[in-house]
Amino acid sequence: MKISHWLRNVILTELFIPITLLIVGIYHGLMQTVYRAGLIHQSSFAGLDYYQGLTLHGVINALVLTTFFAVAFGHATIAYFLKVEPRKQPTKISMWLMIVGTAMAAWAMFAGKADVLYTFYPPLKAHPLFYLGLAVMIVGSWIPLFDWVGLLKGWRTSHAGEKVPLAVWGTVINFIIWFTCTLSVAYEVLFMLLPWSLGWKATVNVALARTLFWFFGHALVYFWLLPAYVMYYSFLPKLAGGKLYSDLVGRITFAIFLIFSIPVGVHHQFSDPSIEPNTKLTQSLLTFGVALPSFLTAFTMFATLEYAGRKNGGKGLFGWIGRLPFFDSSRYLFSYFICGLILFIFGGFTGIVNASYELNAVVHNTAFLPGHFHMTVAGPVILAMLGMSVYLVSQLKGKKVFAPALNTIVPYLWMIGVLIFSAGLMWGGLKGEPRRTNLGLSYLNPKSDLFHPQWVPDTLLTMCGGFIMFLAGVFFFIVFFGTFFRKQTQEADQLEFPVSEALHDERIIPLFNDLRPWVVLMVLIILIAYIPAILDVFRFAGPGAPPHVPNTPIPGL
Ligand code: HAS
Repeated sequence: MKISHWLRNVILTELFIPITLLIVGIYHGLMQTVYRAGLIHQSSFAGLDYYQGLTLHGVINALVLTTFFAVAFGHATIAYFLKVEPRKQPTKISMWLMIVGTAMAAWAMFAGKADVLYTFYPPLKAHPLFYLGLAVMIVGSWIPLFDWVGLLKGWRTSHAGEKVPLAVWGTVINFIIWFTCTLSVAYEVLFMLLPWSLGWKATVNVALARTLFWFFGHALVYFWLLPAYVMYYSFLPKLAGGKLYSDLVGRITFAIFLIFSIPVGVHHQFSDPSIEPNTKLTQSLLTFGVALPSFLTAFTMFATLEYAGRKNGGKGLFGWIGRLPFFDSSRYLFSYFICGLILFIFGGFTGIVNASYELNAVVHNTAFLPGHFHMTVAGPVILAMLGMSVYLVSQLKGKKVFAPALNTIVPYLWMIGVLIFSAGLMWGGLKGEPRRTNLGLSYLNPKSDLFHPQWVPDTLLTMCGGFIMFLAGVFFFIVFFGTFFRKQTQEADQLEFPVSEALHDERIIPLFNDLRPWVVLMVLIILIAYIPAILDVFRFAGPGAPPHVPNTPIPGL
């Protein structure tokens, strides 16, 4: 289908800006591994401080890229499946707010005035523009939800008795999760951190700020994941040469994410003394609830791929695997998706380790954690985003993909890199290696009294993985920018998706065609899980904390 030129420009801008910033994000990822392997024994390199680089890495990769992409892909999904375009004015206002917000936060980070990492936990303190910029970017990303819900209402009236397209069901659910969870972080930023950073308040309630952050923070990871799930359920089966095993399972999956994504944030605070053990146990159990839709997805994707492999001529117990189009450059999205799924097997299981209350004490704040989350956010999430960005650019600009063979191997190279990188981090984590630490200054510096020789092999392994990931990143940029800037050969402003049919296209179940009951259930479960957590935080929070900068352990300087 053809879309308006203005909408195409909005989508392309929302892809081009974060992917350009990703160059900085990926560079700082590599530098992390170099510092941590002890190749650099300094607190800064090339004029950028270690924590400044780590903040740029986390904020660009995990907050900016993901939010811009989710909005851009959301516009494309809504326009394509509902056959009606988002309204021009709110769409453009949303885009500009996100751009201006990002520019404000980027200035603070590049100026070295916001070395607070992507979680911006107080008492680490950033420049007010960092907080304001993030708030403005988030508000910008809220606007499309209200527009899309209006469009969906209109579609339901004109398509009475039809199922809401699965991709739209998933996209709208994702943005309801996003809107709800960001309310807490908006409160934290606007009413706690900003006045404190402006000097209007002397101290900040750290326990409350952390709890408000994690109300947002874990739902955030599903906001990253759900666009990838939309692609797996809606496009992967067709790309594999088959059909989606069950349409209903897809709907159930997204609905469970809606009710369980938010009331689990305390599993990031198992070691916080300000929250009671009972509250932690409740949210630990709810965390197993939020793993359920991914188990459903794993079984559905295996069944879907097996069906496709057999349809492609595969025989025997495992013969179907070899019949999947792993290296077909005309179906390169398959390569991006399958590598993400393979990584998620490991990312998911390490998540279950983290969620298990006692085991968490072994891995919390160790290198095991970045090991886990690079197999999730740098696995299915980023691979789906990168693959789909090339796909959208090629269609909307009417250009053939640049270097198609290279494009097909990027995800495999990336996957190998992540597997090596995460294995190194998890190995180190199990030996007590801390996360978020410039190991090269002391623990990985043979001249230091604190030198830990037992961490040498795992940090070197991590660095090897980091180099492979970096190389895959460079190849990706060649493909992306090569496609973006090459000569146009086809009609532009086109939008087509490889939409899959369902093998089991179950009859309409009203509960899985209407979001309202699920939203009510979501609110109820959040109240049950979070009222005790907030009460705990007010009862047990210590005195307010003065500001603190990362390179001095003395608060208030
Ligand atoms: Fe997590 C910490 C628990 C999923 C990201 N997580 C993090 C952090 C990040 C993150 C960024 O309970 C660090 C935050 C920080 O800075 O402190 N996580 C979980 C659990 C899940 C989970 C239970 N995490 C994710 C996803 C993320 C993400 C998704 C990003 C997108 N995580 C935790 C906990 C912590 C944590 C604790 C805090 C720890 C601490 O102490 O600080 C679950 O949702 C995972 C369920 C997933 C599965 C896997 C299903 C597998 C599939 C693949 C199938 C493969 C196929 C391929 C079909 C059960 C779907 C077949 C291949 C062929 C060739 C045929």
